[in-house]
Formats: sequence, C-alpha cells, structure tokens
Amino acid sequence: MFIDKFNPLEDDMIQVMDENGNIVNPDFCPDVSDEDILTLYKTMRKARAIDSIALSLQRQGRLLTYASNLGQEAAQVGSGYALKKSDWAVPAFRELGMWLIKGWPVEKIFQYWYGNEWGSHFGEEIRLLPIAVPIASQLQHAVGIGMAARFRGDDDVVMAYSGEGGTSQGDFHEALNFAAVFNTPNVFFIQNNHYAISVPLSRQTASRNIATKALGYGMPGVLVDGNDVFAVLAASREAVQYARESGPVLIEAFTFRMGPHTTSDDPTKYRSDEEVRLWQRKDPIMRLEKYLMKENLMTEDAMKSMTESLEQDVMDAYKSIEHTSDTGIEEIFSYHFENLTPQLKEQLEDYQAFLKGASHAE
Ligand SMILES: Cc1ncc(C[n+]2csc(CCOP(=O)(O)OP(=O)(O)O)c2C)c(N)n1
Repeated sequence: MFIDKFNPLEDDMIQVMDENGNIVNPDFCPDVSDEDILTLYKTMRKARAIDSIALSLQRQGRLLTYASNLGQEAAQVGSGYALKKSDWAVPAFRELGMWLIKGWPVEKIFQYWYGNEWGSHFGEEIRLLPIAVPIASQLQHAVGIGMAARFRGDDDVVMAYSGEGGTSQGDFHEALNFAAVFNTPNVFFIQNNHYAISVPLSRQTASRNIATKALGYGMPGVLVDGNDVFAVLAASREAVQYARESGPVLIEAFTFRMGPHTTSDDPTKYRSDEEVRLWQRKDPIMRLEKYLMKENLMTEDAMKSMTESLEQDVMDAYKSIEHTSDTGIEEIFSYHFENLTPQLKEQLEDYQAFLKGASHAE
C-alpha cells in the first residue's frame, strides 16, 4: 500500500492523524481495537514518565547518565507494536517506548542507566539486543541476525534502529548494502529527530530525506510522520510484512527530540526555543489524547490518574534497584569471547596480579 503509493523522491509522507487528533486518512488507519489503542497510549505515557523521572534522578546524582526520548514516543511505540514476539529488535540507545513494548523491565532499564551492566541481562526469551552506543554498529548485527534467520529457514523479522546521524556512518552503508544483496528480512527504522547531538539535519546530509537513501541500495524507503502513532504502526506493519515475505525495507520516522541529547547536553546552545515550541505543538502524546477524548475512549481525569499511577510505579521500579551493587571489573572479560584472546588473557592476569599486590600491601 505505502511502498507502492508513497514516493520518497516526492517527499510523500504517510499521515493518518493530524495534530488535532483528527483521522485525516481513514484508508491508511491500521486495524486496531480500542484495547490496542489504550495499550499504545499507556506505553507512550509510561515512556514519558520514565523520561521525566530519569532526568530528575540524574540531576540528583542518583543515575549515571540518561538519553532523553521526549517527543519520540509514537515512533518508538508504534514501530515496536508491529513486531511479533518472535521478531528481533536491535536498538541504538534511544528507543525507550519500543523497549517497553518488547518487555525490557523498567527496573532493568534503570539498572542500565544506573551504570550496572546487569540491566542488559533481561533474559533470552525477550528478542531484543542490548543498547549499542557505537553509532550504527548495531545495523551490522541486525543484518547478521537476518541472514541467520534466512539460512535457518525461520520467518523472523529483524527491526534495527538508528538516528538520522547514524545514516552518515560507513556501518549504515555496509549494512544496507549487505541486506539488499542477500535479501535479508530487515526493517531499518530511522528516527529522524533532526539533531545528532548538536549537528542539525541540514549539516548531516544533502539527501532530500533519509527514506530516499534506501533506493540507492535497491530497497524501498518510506517516509512517515513519526509523531503520529497510527501512521507509524501502519507503515511498520507493512514494512514488517514486506521484510518477512520479500526483503529489506527502510522507514524514516520524521520526528523531533524535544529534550537534551543526553544529560550531558545543553540544547539551548545550538537550537532556538522557537523551533522547540513548533514541535511541542506536534507532541505525539497530546495528539493521541485529543483523539482519545474525541472518541470517548478516555476522559481527561482518567488520563491524569493513569499518569500519576504510572509515575508511582516507575519510581518504585527505580527504588528497587537503587544501591544495587556494581559490576565487578573481572566481568569485563567474561562475555565478549567464549575463549579469551591472548591479549585479553594477559590483561586479566595483569589485573589479578595488581589485586594480589594491593592485598599484600595492606
Ligand atoms: C562511532 C561513534 N561516533 C561518535 C559517537 C558519539 N555520539 C554519540 S550519540 C551521537 C549522535 C547520534 O545521532 P543520531 O544517530 O542522529 O541519533 P540520536 O542521538 O539523535 O538519537 C554521536 C556522534 C559514538 N557514540 N559512536
């Protein structure tokens, strides 16, 4: 439907619901029950509760660092909701809403940002890779998982995430090239949030949009309003089906990071309040709330009490991991290779000798 009809070379963007919560393109509306809609809303609200609490905890010195998701909830939740439990999701580091849909427990998410690697151990039944900080490196892993699925004859799809900044990396090129040549079941979901730290979209690429980049590799690319959860879900469902049946596809979700890049960033240094205000009017949660009220699915009071109870749950989840012990240094050596390389073996021995020396000195 979208893949044939929407041409990224013409900047065609899929939108189902406008900024006032009106369904403007009923033909493209995904098939969702009221229960689905409430799950989408609740998850977006939960993501926002985590976001605001995490920022405040970091400022109090109770969390190591944090990457904000404010404004990107529809892109994350809508795309994650299109996956089956058996499909894989391969994140960068700013996909909170998708992590929640995939089942990464809130306390484990906090544990990760608390600086404890055990936060990434959420069990093999959750088909989600841990956070990948080296930009775009995760796209290679995603193609590898996709190739493995094809070799095994599984019908799993692998949805890989990146920001628009990641599409300037060599890893992006290699991953998309391999995916198209070997016809792997990958969806590349690019959250174009307009800034890669302080680098604006205009300095990131001369391509007319990110979706068109897919065409050069020989795969379809679609552009979607990333602040419209219905449009994101509809485009993602189609892309997932296409990847399962045919091959790789790229989605560009056009959105905006309303918060800082991470807690170490001050966005007022590189963008205007006016630009932020423009995007605040497109807020994905506000938009869905307007729809929910129009459709009599929720009242303002019900939304307020849901938000309060989510905030309470989120704070409780944080408290359950606060003061949990750190990862031991020896564990750094435990998980990368089944057998240590000679260099790592030497480093581990050095470290153990150092510990012995330190204990003798006491
Ligand atoms: C290979 C590599 N280079 C640089 C960095 C530093 N860095 C961290 S986030 C970031 C910007 C990423 O921008 P984008 O891909 O648009 O994602 P966003 O942060 O906007 O979600 C950079 C350059 C890194 N982590 N890895």
